[in-house]
Amino acid sequence: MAASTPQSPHHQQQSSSPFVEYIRAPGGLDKVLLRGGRSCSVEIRLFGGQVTSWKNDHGEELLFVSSKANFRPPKALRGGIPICFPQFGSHGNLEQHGFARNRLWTIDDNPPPLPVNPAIKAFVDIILKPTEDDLKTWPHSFEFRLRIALGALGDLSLTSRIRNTNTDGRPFSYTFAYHTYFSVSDISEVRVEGLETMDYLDLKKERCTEQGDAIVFESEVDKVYLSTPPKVAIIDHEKKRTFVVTKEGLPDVVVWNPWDKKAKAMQDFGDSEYKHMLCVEPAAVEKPITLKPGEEWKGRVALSAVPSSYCSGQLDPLMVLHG
Ligand code: TA6
Repeated sequence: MAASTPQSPHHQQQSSSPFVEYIRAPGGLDKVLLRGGRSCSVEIRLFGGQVTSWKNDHGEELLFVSSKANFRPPKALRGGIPICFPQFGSHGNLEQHGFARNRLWTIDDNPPPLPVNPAIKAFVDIILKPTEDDLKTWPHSFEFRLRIALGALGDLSLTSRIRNTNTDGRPFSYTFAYHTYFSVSDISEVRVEGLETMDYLDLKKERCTEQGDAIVFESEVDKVYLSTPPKVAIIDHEKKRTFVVTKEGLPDVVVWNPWDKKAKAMQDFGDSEYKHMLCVEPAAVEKPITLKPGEEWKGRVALSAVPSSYCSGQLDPLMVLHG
């Protein structure tokens, strides 16, 4: 796999920079590597527009990728941050979670301006447009621009801009999720704060209300929390690490752990890997987003991993959520 200096990925400096590396690979599996301070990095696979790695400044991997993941298209890679568009879930003639995660994205050479936060170390802009086949299953023209950025503190952000480019005057509606797989030490030692008392749709799509304290995991969880606050905290007791998920333009959050039975049923997922992962997915599911021709939607997620001494009761997760 020959590494080459950046061809056209956009980054802080508009010339080649050590922060962005464009890696050509056989079979259209080109990747972009963003490097931050110390050992921070983010890896993006152009197939699927999928973040497949996010490392902290100790070089520790913060995202989960299954040891049995299919790295070969057309199946989406089990792990990282698959993009669910134009639908979350499986209805009608679209494939489960839509086609965006199973298509080849390209480097966006000419993105419309998007203000760059000065703390951003490096970023890349990629773009997806529908293929002729896509137009047969989802007859709408769109431009889906995705900026993946690595901050100076090792934080990772994804900013999606989706524009309706239909020329026939037709609006379109879609649902969306950043299907984020977090790496955790032991799911039975993980708590999620920020979704207490929220309404959610359960596996049977029935509307329920979450109880009043942190979510813990003792069996399969597959819930779509509705109209939630902008921040969710995932506290990994054993690692003394808290992931903070901050979302904009995405009212809902999906929380998923397949547990043992579902884990065994997935061929691209190890039987016991459910113990070391948790999906917390900023999403727009309950109320589809509708765009008229020319309109653009923006949906952003920022992820950070902060030390948490929650186990000693010193870290108040609510501080993390509202600080
Ligand atoms: O995000 C939760 C979920 O909708 C689960 O129901 C499960 O199907 C998961 O997504 C994985 O879906 P995938 O199509 O990636 O196997």
